[in-house]
Amino acid sequence: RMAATAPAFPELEGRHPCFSTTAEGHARAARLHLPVSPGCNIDCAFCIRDFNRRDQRPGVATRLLTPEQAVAIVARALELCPSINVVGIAGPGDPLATPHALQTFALVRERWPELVLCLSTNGLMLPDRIDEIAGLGISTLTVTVNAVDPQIQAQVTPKIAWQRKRLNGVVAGERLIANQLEGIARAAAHGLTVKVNTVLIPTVNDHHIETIAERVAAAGANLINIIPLIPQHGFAHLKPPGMLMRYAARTAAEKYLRVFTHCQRCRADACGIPGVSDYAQQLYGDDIVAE
Ligand code: CLF
Ligand code: SF4
Repeated sequence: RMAATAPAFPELEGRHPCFSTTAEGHARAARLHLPVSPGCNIDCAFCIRDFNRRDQRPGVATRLLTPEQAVAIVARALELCPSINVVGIAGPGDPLATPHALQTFALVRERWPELVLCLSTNGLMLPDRIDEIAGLGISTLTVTVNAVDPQIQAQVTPKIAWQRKRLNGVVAGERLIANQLEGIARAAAHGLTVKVNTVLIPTVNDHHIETIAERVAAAGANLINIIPLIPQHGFAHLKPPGMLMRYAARTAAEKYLRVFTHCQRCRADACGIPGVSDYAQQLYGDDIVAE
């Protein structure tokens, strides 16, 4: 493998941990996650959302915050960790399934115009919300795309809620994929920097990674992050992908996109430099923001 190459996004290098592509860049940048989004509109087979202090994985937070409580948390976090440049919303559910995330971003933007705003979504509601997202000045976007083939997607996300109806199987997969690709294209057209997160799921999508990378790159994505499955829930019987499978997936994706390799599978309330520092304990001490 080649040694470190030039940063993919010079304006974010060392400023945004998940859009920094050099080792020095990752080690410098801190982010704060605001767990304001409780619900989800799709049903991924690997997802268990929970509130606890124990689990180190996405979908988990100490507690849910209202948008106003989130503003108080940002103020406290900036005192604890002045190197925070990025405020992200990534759960515990989908940030576009309920209005709280965009309301929170508007409040944060008003008080701290210098902070980078970062949104992570499954993409189902992205075509509906992208103009509002761009208008709020959200500059980095992550869309989780686990398949671009509806048959494979149907295994990962067997059902979705779309326009007050429940869609199942391949029909659900078709709708989700179409919205994700349209949302990525429109986000790119608005000038957002777009990362795709892909959960690497042995026997389900491990031979499909190159096709995903090709399609999302064509839609306008700038970066891909291949996240090893945490086997649980409907995929509890699977093994986590081994080193060889992870390497093969990364090599396949690299034909089309820069690959982000430092993902820490963050909690929805993480605070600090991913993998280096974590202020969540101090942030969510027992004297937490008044209700
Ligand atoms: Fe958070 Fe995600 Fe923004 Fe980063 S995390 S919303 S893009 S600020 Fe980063 Fe954590 Fe991996 Fe996510 S290391 S889980 S990729
Ligand atoms: Fe869980 Fe995210 Fe999938 Fe919703 S989109 S079910 S929160 S992994």
